[in-house]
Amino acid sequence: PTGAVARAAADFVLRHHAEEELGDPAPRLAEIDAELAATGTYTHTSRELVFGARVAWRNANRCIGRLYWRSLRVRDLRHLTGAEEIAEACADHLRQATTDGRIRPLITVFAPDAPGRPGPRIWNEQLIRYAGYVQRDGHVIGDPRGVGLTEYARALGWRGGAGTPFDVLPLIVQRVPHEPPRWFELPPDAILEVPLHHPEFAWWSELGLRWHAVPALSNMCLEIGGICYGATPFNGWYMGTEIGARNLADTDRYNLLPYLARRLGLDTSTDRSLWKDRALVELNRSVLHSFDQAGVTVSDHHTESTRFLTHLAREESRGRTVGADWSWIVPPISGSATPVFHRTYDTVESTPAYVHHPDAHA
Ligand code: HEM
Ligand code: NRG
Repeated sequence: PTGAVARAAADFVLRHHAEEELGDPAPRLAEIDAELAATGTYTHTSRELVFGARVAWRNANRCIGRLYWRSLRVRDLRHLTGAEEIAEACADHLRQATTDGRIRPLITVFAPDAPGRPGPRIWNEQLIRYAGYVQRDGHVIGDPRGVGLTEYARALGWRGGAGTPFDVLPLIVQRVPHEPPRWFELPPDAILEVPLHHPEFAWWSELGLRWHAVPALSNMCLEIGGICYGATPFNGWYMGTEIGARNLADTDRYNLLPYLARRLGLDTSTDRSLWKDRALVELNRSVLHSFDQAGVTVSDHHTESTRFLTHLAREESRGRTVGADWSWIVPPISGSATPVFHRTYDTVESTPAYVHHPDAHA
């Protein structure tokens, strides 16, 4: 076979054999060629899958958290086919990743796409996300980013959701493209959340703010050697700014800065009082303080920036170039106070990789 898959497969197998010093790749290449000729696709060994998932993380140019790429645990669930089995395995993923707050980087891999036979998809962008309910006046209760999925879930018959700003959405799993997707409520014991407090202001606890402990992206494809795994949730832990400077702060998300600034007694009549900046700092302190108090792993942007530069130096000493996207690596607050701001990066993209494909429901 001489197609794109064969070329990508050969490229991957050569890299795998070289990096892990596995000796002559010729027998494995011949095996893959034979399977490709017979079936149009081929099957990764467990070892190839683990290597591919880890290197795809190493190749994630937008990710600041790559220092620990070798520690990624991989659950090989390629044999699961039913939507219900997949939903249950996602709940198990969360339990195994959360472990009461000591969060472990983990990926679960479901069946890949095959020619003419696409594999399963998870419609949620993350395993845990909050619903967004549009009010008659256009105001959104919950996460505006969750509005689309909330409407899909309701169209599929989901009646859950107490209507709070933090209702966890059901999982929406599609086994194959020609079957309608099904929704599954996540069991409460699979969801760890952290209520937000503030290290100084007692009133902060009454605001009812919270966030989920584990960020588990579930709508990216893992591409290894020409094979696409379309359902493969993965997680590490949060960097506090993702929650405190984006999810709860962005004007098209929870948009909490004007409210918090007023509660903090800041002058919101002029941008020049820097009320947004001051509210951002308090919100980010609250996130780090609350996760710490709850015993849930979270990193701050200063520590994670230093780790990332360690990662760069370590990879370069091994003769590997690290691609990185400055606009994603630099934290959304206090950029210039972190060392990752003060340099540029190679933008090369490599595979294996996690890639965004069009949404299953687009
Ligand atoms: C993006 C941190 C683990 C793959 C990001 C971003 C941050 C981050 C801050 C930018 C997110 C944004 O601006 O929305 C971390 C930390 C981790 C971690 C602190 C702790 C271990 C992982 C793991 C994987 C991964 C385990 C995959 C196995 C990615 C990918 C993106 C990303 C693919 C880009 C997402 C996109 O395009 O939307 N990470 N990460 N990260 N990370 Fe990590
Ligand atoms: N900003 C998103 C999550 C994106 C990925 N971040 C991670 N990934 N930390 C949010 O939910 O805020 N990870 O695998 O740990």
